[in-house]
Amino acid sequence: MNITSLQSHILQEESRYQGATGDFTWILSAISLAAKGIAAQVRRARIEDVIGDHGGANVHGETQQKLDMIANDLLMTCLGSRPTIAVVASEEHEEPTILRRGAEGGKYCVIFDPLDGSSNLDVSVSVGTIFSILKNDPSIPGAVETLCQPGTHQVAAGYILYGSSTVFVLTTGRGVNMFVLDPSIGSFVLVKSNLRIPPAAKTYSVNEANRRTFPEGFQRYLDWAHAEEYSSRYIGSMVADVHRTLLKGGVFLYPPTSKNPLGKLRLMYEANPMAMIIEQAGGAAVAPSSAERGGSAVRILEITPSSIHQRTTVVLGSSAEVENVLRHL
Ligand code: AHM
Ligand code: MG
Repeated sequence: MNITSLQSHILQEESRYQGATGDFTWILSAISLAAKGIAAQVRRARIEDVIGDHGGANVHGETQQKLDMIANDLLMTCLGSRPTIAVVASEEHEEPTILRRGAEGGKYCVIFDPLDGSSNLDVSVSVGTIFSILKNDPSIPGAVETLCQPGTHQVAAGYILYGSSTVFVLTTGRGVNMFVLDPSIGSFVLVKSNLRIPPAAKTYSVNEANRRTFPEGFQRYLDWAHAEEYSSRYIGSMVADVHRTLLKGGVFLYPPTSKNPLGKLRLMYEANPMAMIIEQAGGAAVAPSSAERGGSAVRILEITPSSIHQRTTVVLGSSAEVENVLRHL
């Protein structure tokens, strides 16, 4: 049997490019190392008593969990030592961290949500790490300006799902590959290459408790889906909900609500990397605006961010199911 580790897969990918320096391989190996550390901590969270509030709040005013901070520190430590990274930005930090400027080098920027869905940790529900890699332009002096690129500029994106197994889903812009951590050898091994999302599936994934505050079009879609006997599946952990949608098909939505009129999810930390993965798997990812703001839907990857913590509406999944939502808006 041929076993391909994440490491050897990336080296193989990189060897296709003449003059490749291996810089990129270093970054992904740092993310994979941090992911293994986070996976181990997630498994032991209850034993180590790192579940619960950290006592502080992040830049969005949300309570930080102790494990959020552990995951954040692990990623910062592993990425910080890689000479090819210029800027890192974490959902947990208000400002990006500049590691290297101009002549000091650094070809890439890495953006991550260290532990998405962490409010689910105390009930042992799946959580995940989401990341996005962009090229660095050393001629742009400010870190925020450097990072505020549309999602189409991402050179790679991925997530790690800490579930009943630890799954690493990666795209470098040439399809989507899925790896699973084999704890007996401590390596992520390739289990599926060129993953394709099913073109349609009668499943929607949304926090339906917010329904009364959704724009009318989303409510019409839900009425239609009920009449069409769709199934509802919602975990409340984006990585887990998107992973299920990627493998089984359907649509994942986070519409505007009265509490979050621009949507809850963050464009750069959550929506862009997931949109790149879903599109690379043959699906669609759009951000419909409210009727007052024109009601049109834009491709998530084409939004130019104006701030690194910007939020967006999200509708992503099987192309036919995204179309079904848009028809009702
Ligand atoms: P977080 O980054 O603070 O963990 O919040 C993001 C999470 C997503 O994982 C999930 O899709 C969403 O929030 C769930 O929100 P809600 O509880 O409003 O349904
Ligand atoms: Mg998050």
